[in-house]
Amino acid sequence: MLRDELNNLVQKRSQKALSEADDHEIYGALLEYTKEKLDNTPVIQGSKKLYYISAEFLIGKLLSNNLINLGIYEEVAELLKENGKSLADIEEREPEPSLGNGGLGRLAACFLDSIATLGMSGDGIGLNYHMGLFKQVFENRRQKEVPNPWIEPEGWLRDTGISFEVPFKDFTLTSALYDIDVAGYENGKNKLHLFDVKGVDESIIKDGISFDKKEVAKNLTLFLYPDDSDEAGNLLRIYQQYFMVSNGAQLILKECEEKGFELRKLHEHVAIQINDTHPSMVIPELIRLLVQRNIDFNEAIEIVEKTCAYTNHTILAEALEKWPIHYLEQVAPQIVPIIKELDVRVRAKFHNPEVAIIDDKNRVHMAHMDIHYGYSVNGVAALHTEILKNSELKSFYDIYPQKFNNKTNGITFRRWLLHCNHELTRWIGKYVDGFQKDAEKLEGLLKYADDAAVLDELLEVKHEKKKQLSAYLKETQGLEINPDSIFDIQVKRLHEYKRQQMNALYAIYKYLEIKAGRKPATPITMIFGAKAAPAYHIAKDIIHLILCIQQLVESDPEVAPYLNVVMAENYNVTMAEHLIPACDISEQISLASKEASGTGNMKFMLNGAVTLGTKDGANVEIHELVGDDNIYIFGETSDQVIAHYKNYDYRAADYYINDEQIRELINFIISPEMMKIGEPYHLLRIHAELIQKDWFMTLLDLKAYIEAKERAYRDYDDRRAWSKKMLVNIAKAGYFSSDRTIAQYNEDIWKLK
Ligand code: 26Q
Repeated sequence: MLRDELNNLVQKRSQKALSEADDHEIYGALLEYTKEKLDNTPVIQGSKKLYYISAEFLIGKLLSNNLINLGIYEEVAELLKENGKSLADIEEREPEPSLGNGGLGRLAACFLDSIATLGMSGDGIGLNYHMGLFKQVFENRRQKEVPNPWIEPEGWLRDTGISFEVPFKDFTLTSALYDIDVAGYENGKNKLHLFDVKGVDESIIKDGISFDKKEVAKNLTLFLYPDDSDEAGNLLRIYQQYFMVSNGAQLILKECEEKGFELRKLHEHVAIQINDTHPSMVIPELIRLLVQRNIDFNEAIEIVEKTCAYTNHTILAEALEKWPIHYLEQVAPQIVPIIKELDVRVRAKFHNPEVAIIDDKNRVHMAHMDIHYGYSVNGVAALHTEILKNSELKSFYDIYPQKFNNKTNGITFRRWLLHCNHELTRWIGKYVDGFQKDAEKLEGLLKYADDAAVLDELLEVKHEKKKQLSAYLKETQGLEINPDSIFDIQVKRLHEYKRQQMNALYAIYKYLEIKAGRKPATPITMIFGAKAAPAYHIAKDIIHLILCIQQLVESDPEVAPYLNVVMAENYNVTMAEHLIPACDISEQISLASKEASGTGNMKFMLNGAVTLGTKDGANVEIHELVGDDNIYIFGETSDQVIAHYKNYDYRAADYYINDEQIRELINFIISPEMMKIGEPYHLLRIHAELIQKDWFMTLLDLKAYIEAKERAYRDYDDRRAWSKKMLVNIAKAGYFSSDRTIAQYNEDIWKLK
């Protein structure tokens, strides 16, 4: 059936036989075919529905994921192979929607997959950014941002014909709703609703990613997070947020009205999950719309409070949104009196000014509004939730202990195992059954932890993935890496708290060691991938530093055979799918207390990498699961770090002055050989930053880091012992399936029937 249908479709679309068609033509046919299959997949029904509102959905390419979830991947791959084609090559042709920055956006995408897979009725609501996040290119060893258009005439977006009016202060915008089908694994489907502005105009983009920020009607959905370093950028972010939540709230109410639900009982039929504070204005907006529909103001507040739940993803103060009230007045004045009234009620009940919504500088604390006027507050890993309860949000926890709960993040195994690592999936399948639907079954692998033949096979699988990655990086980026070296990988957004700079200092350490004649037994490949926010200058300096080290090492014939440092350009979901299966050592080295959870750590573990990490976020839970022998943990604890901040007793300069080794590594940044390769201004700036500020305490853990990494590299050479560590990591990864996370959200928060 599938065979004939696909053959006919290719013939009809391109007047060619499948074996004669090119990858573009086959991609087009597969897209049409898959969309038709999705059309015939039933929408998941339920008497209560979840709406997951998020400014980001980092969904990645969809073809393979859909084929897998529809249960036709193998058949399609086989058919193509018979005709001399490769599904992997055809996938390359699909553009990746870049609708997110990092963890938070990718989490939302994993959640949609799990919600549908578990047969729950739940849709995503977000924005259809035409250029998404920027595309990163390297020029003179510096990051440059260019637009990343991803929407094609024929793609996964479907024009629903649905539109709403969104009133702003000086004008009203009309939206256009596009949907993407979200098929569960061997289950029905839900939707991702992406709102766009009618009249968005790509021609206003000028040099790079700059454009006229004042032309809101033309630019609102052009980019994800336009530069927020100036006032116009901040206002644009608020325009985006309000546009998203007003459309979302109107859609939710429309769907309820169509189903004949009484709006007074909204919470019996709807749960709204607010993904970080970016969608928080949904609270006042829903109140406004309910009042417009003749519901009493007090009752509207109560209804909304029983419907909305909030997830916190960060404790970094600078990422907690606080909007000056006059910004909100300029954008959406109709919700300002509502927010003020919510604040008045909070102040009447609680006298602690810390828990007010509007502070004495007239800024609206979005998280505070969510906590007072939502019924659930969750953190994303055990440690993170404890920090929220005991320090960051303590005053709120004292008031509402019953609202606080933890939901440790998870990842979808469909994308992060079944799709990205067919070889490992097949290997696992030889020893355990049913792990595709019940991730905990992976524990069955533990039986083979001492079976030499099984362990050797696992090493074989890893080696194969390393060869594939080497070929991929060569072909797509011209990078040469040696599949027989240790692959040590750090990929994630660039941020000082994630401490890519500490890893870069290790690269300098290893370079100097090799120069001094101390060569590693096995060559080392250090791989970085990271985008920096366009206005985050220090982050961009760190990229420059890494690219300079790359050049230095590469051009030194004494060092190059033993050490290779590469930074892959434009790290995104697709690149992650190639890198993660090939990794030996997973770098998770954030300053303890700063990484809310991390989810890359889980993807690497699932693919048989061993974590080198701090006691931060979900690393703590990984450590508990795999035990001391199967992870490399180093550095100060979150309690110690929090105490340093409290006591102002960390001074980078002390480490620099008192420790010769540290001084040597830091000074190398501005050595003549580095200054010749890089731009002195930027190297000097990062050098000074590390000595004078180092807000995220790189030097605090540097020596412990070097020791732990050296130990891991040594252990790597006992191949069977290392393979056992890999096996234990895979076996224990079941807990981090987003199916488990979603089941817990449902059990404790959403209660969908
Ligand atoms: C806020 C204000 C103004 C402009 C931008 C922002 C902004 C944008 C994006 C703030 C935060 C984000 C993204 C945060 C994020 O990705 N957090 C990550 O969420 C993951 C999923 O829970 C966690 O695993 C990571 O630890 C956390 O860093």
